[in-house]
Amino acid sequence: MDRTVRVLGVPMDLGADRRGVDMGPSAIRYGGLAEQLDGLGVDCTDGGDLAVPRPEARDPDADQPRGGRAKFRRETREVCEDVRTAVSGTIDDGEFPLVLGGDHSIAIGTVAGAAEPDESLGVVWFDAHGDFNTPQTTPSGNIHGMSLAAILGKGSFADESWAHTPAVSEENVVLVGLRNLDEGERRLVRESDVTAYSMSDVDARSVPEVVEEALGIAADGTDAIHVSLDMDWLDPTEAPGVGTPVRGGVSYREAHVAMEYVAERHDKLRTMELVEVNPILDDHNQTAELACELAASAFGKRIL
Ligand code: Z70
Ligand code: MN
Ligand code: MN
Ligand code: MN
Repeated sequence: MDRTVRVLGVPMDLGADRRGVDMGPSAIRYGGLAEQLDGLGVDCTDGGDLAVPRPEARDPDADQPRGGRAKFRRETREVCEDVRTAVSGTIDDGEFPLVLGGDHSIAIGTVAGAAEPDESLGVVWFDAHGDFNTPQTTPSGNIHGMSLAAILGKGSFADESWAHTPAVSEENVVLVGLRNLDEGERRLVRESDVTAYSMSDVDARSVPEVVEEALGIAADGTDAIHVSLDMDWLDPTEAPGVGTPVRGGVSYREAHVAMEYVAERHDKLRTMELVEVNPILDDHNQTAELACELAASAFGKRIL
């Protein structure tokens, strides 16, 4: 990585049911992110944390879309607009934004900040979940389960310019590692033009093969790519400190190999985010430490 990495913390927990994910940025810093990047010879600055309102002080249902539910919609929009400003400002300054969550709803802001209006952006979304619910299909009302659908303007997100990012087209969006979809979002994924690799696909092929293909699809004809890494992509034996652990995820080595492939695309990589680390549910900060290691692999760390 030849650019300076600027770390942007977003202690966001309005998009998920379980508290604790707001402490993710602190846990990842404590887990040695700056040391990992320093050890790689990557310059790293810390942009601090953005302000996020506390859920106790707000009414989740104050501002709801017609015919659907999206809890803390107003607050999520405000936070994502701040994320967008911080990310686009970092890019304008010639630095690389590494966004630390927080729950996955912040991706709406990261992607908006990464997307230049007259350019196209590919997205690779490493996740156990599809995050493809709309306010109309969601069983929970939690926006972290809707963020990719929001970016693509699905359902009533089509009318929400803070969420829908036209620079991202479905043909250049790839989901990797799916193993938990709600019925409504499953239908939306299947009807869409995104490419979705389930864990069954990963099993039948391999992580290197699937990830290389995924990055190729995201990069095909686009100006830049964004990598979104939900730590629940990994198996819970490796990453227990996440809000929604799902058995059957990728192993420690597979995750590293995937990030090594990301590093191979570094000329096209514009933004990256690490989300859903929940230190309350973690075992001695191992999930946060793993997130730091994976960031190092994504920025070029090699064994030999
Ligand atoms: C479920 C929902 C979820 C995490 C997304 C949830 C999902 N599909 N969990 N990201 N960590 O509520 O929409
Ligand atoms: Mn997610
Ligand atoms: Mn997830
Ligand atoms: Mn669109």
